[in-house]
Amino acid sequence: MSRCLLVSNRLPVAFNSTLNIFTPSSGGLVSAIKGLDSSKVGFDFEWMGIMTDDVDVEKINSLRTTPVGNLPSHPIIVPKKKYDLYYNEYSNNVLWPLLHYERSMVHNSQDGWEAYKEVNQLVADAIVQEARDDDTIWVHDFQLFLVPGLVKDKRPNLKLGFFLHIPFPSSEIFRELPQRKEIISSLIRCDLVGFHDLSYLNHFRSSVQRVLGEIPSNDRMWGVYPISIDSQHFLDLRNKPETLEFIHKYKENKKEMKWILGVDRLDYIKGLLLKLQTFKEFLKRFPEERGKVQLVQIVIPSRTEVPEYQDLKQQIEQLVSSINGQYGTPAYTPIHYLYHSVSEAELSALYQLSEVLHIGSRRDGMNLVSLEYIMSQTEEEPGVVLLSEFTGAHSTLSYAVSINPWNIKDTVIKLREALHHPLSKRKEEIGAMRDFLTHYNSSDWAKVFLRDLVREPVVTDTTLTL
Ligand code: GDG
Repeated sequence: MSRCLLVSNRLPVAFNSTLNIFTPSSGGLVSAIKGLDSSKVGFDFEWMGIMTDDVDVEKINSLRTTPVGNLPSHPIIVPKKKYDLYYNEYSNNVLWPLLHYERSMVHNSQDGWEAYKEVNQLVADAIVQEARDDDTIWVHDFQLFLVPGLVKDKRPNLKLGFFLHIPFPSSEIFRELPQRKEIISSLIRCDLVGFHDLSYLNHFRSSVQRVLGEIPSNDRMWGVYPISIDSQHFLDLRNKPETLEFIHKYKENKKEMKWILGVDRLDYIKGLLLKLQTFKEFLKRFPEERGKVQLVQIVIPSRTEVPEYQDLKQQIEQLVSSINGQYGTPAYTPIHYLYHSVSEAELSALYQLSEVLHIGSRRDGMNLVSLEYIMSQTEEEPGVVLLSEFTGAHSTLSYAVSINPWNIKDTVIKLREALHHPLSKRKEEIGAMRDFLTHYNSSDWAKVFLRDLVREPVVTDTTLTL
């Protein structure tokens, strides 16, 4: 089998200085790639990603000899100060908010951009050095926008694809970016650029047109490849003894209570405040539901050192406590709020026990949580997915209940309907979405993308919709 070098901002491990070991890291990209089945996709994967130089060099070197999550890995060492500027000041403070339509959160930074260029150069140099001529290079996400152009400068014949995990916004937004030309000029040199959703591809195409004044003749290299999950893994998790233990424990307290579940990283794009306001409105509008329905909201700590994220956390916690204060009784807490990660087994138990999953993202590249929830449902008592129309998953999951998270009044009605949705309908809807995900998992996603990358690609909308 030929080798595919996966290249992303980080390796799927983080160094834990207290324990002095590497521990697995989580997040959308890691979740998806972790599930790839090499023999099914037809490539031997190796992973390249950044490690900062504040970690002991010997420790970093040990990663070169010990596979990470079964994949051989190639750490790329970057000075910590440089990394922080590239990652926090440019990737997270400029690109992330702009690409998610959150323009008020954008803080342009020249120093950030300089560091972004330098770090992208270091990553490109590492690829140029490591890659054999017959390797396939698959670069992931917005932190590495400049890598394709920089690699192609030195190795024009290397097969190189790029996948964007987050939205590509309207050209009216993208063209505000001071560095728009450098980014577009790099991406058009890929052999294939993939997006989760057709709308992102269309926005990219019009951005190329606006920024460069023309569409290059080889624009057949862009396509739509919605990501998926390791579907079998989530099916199997349902019956693991550890999962069953959590189910047993929770059922004792839950009794007849209905649960609306939320699982989101702490991020303004996930629409957590809107979701809480919606639940508050729900309790106000339907007093008969008080005492019968709880919102179980897991918030996973993220970018904890950034002031905007600290503010958001405070606002969320204030709202949670004011709703609990207003509608709670000694016997009823409307919102169970958890600010920490949970194990896979606990997550599976929560997916299985919740009557409704509420995804209220303001914008979200795809949203894997909605797919995981579907694969975790039982045949006997499946739930309902309330899904923001501003997620990439919305194009794939046509049996989910579609919501506009800004329309609180309408979402409240849909939430109520979802909680009382007939069992026969739930079985039909979850069943159809589960069939789809069984036949289209993360390995299929990678297989289709890499197949199109290595053969001469044609522009196709490979969005598989029910
Ligand atoms: C980006 C894009 C796109 C979360 N908390 C726990 C936990 N997780 C896992 C979930 C899921 C993943 O992390 C989160 O994935 P999402 O897709 O929802 O979100 P992002 O991290 O923002 O990912 C996104 C994705 O990339 C892939 O392209 O879908 O739109 O923003 O897999 O299960 N897992 C466990 N405990 C937790 O507490 N075990």
